[in-house]
Amino acid sequence: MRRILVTGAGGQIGSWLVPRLRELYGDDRVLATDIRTPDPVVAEGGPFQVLDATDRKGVGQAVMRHDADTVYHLAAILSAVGERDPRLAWHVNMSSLEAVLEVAREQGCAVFTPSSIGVFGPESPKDPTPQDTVNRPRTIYGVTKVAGELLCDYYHARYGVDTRGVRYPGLISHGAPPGGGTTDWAVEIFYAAAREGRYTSFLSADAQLDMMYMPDAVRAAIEVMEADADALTHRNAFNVTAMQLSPESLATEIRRHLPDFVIDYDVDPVRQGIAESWPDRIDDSAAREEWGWQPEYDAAAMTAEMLEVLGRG
Ligand code: NAD
Ligand code: AKB
Repeated sequence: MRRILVTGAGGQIGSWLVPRLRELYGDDRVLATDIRTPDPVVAEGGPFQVLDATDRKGVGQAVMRHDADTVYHLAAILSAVGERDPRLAWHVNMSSLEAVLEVAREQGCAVFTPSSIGVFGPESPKDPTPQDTVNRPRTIYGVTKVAGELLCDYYHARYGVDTRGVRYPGLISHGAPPGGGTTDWAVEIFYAAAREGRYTSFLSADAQLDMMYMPDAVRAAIEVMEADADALTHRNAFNVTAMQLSPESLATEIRRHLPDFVIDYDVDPVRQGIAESWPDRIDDSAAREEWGWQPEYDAAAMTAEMLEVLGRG
């Protein structure tokens, strides 16, 4: 039975992943950590500690005191915030990963690190984007994600650390808000639809990207960590997806429930540029073949559940 430490536990993914890990492995076996105190669901449902994931000594002490054998490393700066402050993105994303990997090497931990569709760039084939293809992103976020995948591969090959990860698409959830990414519109649109019946999108009507509903994303993280190691070839960089959405196509889906919903557009050139450099549709057949990845939610099921939870189902 694993003993787990989660970094960046108060964010969009952690606020869903931590309760699920506690359900599976036991409340006391999952230490949630973040640089800030998060919502009670994470901070009060089991042990919580304020921890800067870039502080290698602090990470090492926390892993040792909790006797952790597994780290889910979620602390990071996302794409849009990264473009506003590239040095911060490099510092947080790379220093925290290096700290976690060094501690894992010293103390024998397995490590899950999420990568992203942000590893792809304008030279990558867009539809479908293969598992193994050219990765030359133009965002600092993408640069840190490519470097992160390679560093995780290196720690596995050189030191035998059990590193694993998936390239998440945009994640849609209720609860903790997204942390400043290019795909945040796909969460904002539901809150705006439920509260005001209208939404102004910062991406253009036809900006299609891969997306996934959070329960599938949480399951992907746990399933890849529990997969038979001998079956894994790609380890730290599995493409995973569940659906492809543009603002226009998601608005159409929302109108099946809220026929008067209105969407208009005020395109932000920075985030639009990032979205245009990312895939329209990634090929996740390696994840399906190597560890049985299979999403449960499509756009219709995700939309129905989001609106129901937000009181407009
Ligand atoms: P988020 O921004 O919602 O949460 C990140 C958390 O990290 C925040 O709670 C923040 O307080 C914390 N944090 C920031 N700096 C820290 C530090 N120095 N030490 C400790 N904690 C720190 O992000 P998320 O959406 O939960 O993403 C988690 C991981 O998943 C990231 O690696 C991200 O790149 C990746 N990912 C997310 C998505 C998505 O759509 N949410 C998609 C692809 C990949
Ligand atoms: C972002 O938009 O930065 C994230 C991601 C897809 O990595 N949601």
